[in-house]
Amino acid sequence: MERKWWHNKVAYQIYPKSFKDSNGDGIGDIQGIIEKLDYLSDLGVDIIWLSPIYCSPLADQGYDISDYYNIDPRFGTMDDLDELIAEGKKRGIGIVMDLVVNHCSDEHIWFKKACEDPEGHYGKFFYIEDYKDGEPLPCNWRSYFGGSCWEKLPGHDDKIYLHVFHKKQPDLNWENPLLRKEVYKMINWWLDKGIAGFRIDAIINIKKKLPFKNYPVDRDDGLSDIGNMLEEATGIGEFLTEMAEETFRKYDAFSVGEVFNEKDSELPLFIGKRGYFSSMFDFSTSGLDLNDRFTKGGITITPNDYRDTIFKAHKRVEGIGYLSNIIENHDEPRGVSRYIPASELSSKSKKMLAGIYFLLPGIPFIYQGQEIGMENLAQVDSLDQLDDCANTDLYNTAIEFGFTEKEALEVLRKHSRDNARTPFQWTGNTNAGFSTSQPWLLVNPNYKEINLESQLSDSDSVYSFYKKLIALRKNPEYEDSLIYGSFEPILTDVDNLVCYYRKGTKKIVVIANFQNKGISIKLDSKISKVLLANRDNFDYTNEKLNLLGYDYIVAEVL
Ligand code: TEU
Ligand code: CA
Repeated sequence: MERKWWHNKVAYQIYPKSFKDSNGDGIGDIQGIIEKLDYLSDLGVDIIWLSPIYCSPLADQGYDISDYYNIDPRFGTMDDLDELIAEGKKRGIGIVMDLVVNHCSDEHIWFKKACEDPEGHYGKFFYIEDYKDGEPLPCNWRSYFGGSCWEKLPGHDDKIYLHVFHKKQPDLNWENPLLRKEVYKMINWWLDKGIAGFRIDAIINIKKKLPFKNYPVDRDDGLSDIGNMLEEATGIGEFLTEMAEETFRKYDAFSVGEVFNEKDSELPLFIGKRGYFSSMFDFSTSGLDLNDRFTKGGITITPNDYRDTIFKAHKRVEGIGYLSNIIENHDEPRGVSRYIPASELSSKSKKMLAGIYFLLPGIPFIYQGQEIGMENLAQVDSLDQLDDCANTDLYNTAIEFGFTEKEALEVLRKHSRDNARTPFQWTGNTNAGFSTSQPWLLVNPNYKEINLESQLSDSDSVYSFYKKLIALRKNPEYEDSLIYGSFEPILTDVDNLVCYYRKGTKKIVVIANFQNKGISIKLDSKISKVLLANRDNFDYTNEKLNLLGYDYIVAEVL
């Protein structure tokens, strides 16, 4: 596989609004990120992905952009961003921006002009259809945030526009080459500023199956999941190839796609040698409890499910390309709360989960706060406590499926995206050291127990373990095995054991006992040296290895 500059890098996702507030307005900002660059550099971060900081009404927390060429004053100025890019470069850290081009904000000038003249140049940047009250809509697709994907065009009772997300996020019409040209111009403008690349938002939605038509109704609202349409939409490759040719490839930029439901046959097109993107996220496990919000008994992701799913996902791309590996992001609950039983959450089990995903083939992404073991909220008493635009539909869907109000609040507690958006817990002091004033979103009440300050100088903390894990993965002695080596799952018939080899010039074994119970295993190779473990005194001299609950060991084998 052709070697690229990003292959041996460690990436870190910052959700700027919740990372660090430097000016005491309760909102995280760019200067707050600059304040923490030394912390990130010391941790071993090479790439920082910033969730959107462009001008936005924040209807979807910045994923609704009203000016692609300017920074929202809440986050700072373009000078601040230029400073962040420059200060990052001094530390060998590249800044990756979020590319949100399936839609813009309804406050973007293009949409305002489209409302003035729906048939005109800018009207054609969107999907605007004629409409008569009482007549059926062009299609019954459900927005990702619930309700119809059609909304009245402001100022026109006889026109409607498409939005597969929030009504304040009108879809851009990628069938229009003039729109695409504007998008590529903007991408290159940012790449010329010296950013290292982009994370590409919701990109599978840019190709719709046209003409508009209905799909089978799948809920009481008479609508159909947008995925039913996407299944039939073909031809996205023309857009993505054109975009890659016109932009990323000209700059050797890192691009990572937020891609769902791609078919096996498409993998080389997406992340292969001449793929649309450098990488795409492995979302395979985040689908394991997707229906949990509709199942009153709840869905427990078992260690076997988790293991078999990630192993399958990585085998699937072997020899094709690189996945970007996560346990959480700004759209998901905290990984440790999702994959580890609440009663078994501990510093040790959190380290084990980190170790499993971190040494898989591909690029590891750490989401802010994951490195200190931040967890989901323990209690959600009302919708008002939270913020995310997706929460209402999440709650209403649970009620529609017969949940009580209390049960529906528990669905929110388990699945709301706000779990990942509570402020970073820097210290055990007021507002967890995030801000000197009331933060925009509640601080997780467990901040006195879980915060960076209490872990920084504790060599046994989750933070210190991440630091060792990162150092191991970046150790040149193991690059050939951990970055470019083969991936060989082993002992997959042993319940709750996650075990795999990474083989290059050195042979490395990763062993994780994903349960409270101790077990004994035998490897077909002898351990010669333990490289990292989440407990001391692991005896590897016997042929039989005795593992304690949630043991994690990385070792060289002969
Ligand atoms: O998410 C795209 C997306 O489809 C899924 O993440 C999911 O459907 C969404 O989180 C709704 O629950 C991206 C961004 O990551 C997300 O934050 C934005 O809300 C969305 O696109 C629209 O830009
Ligand atoms: Ca601020």
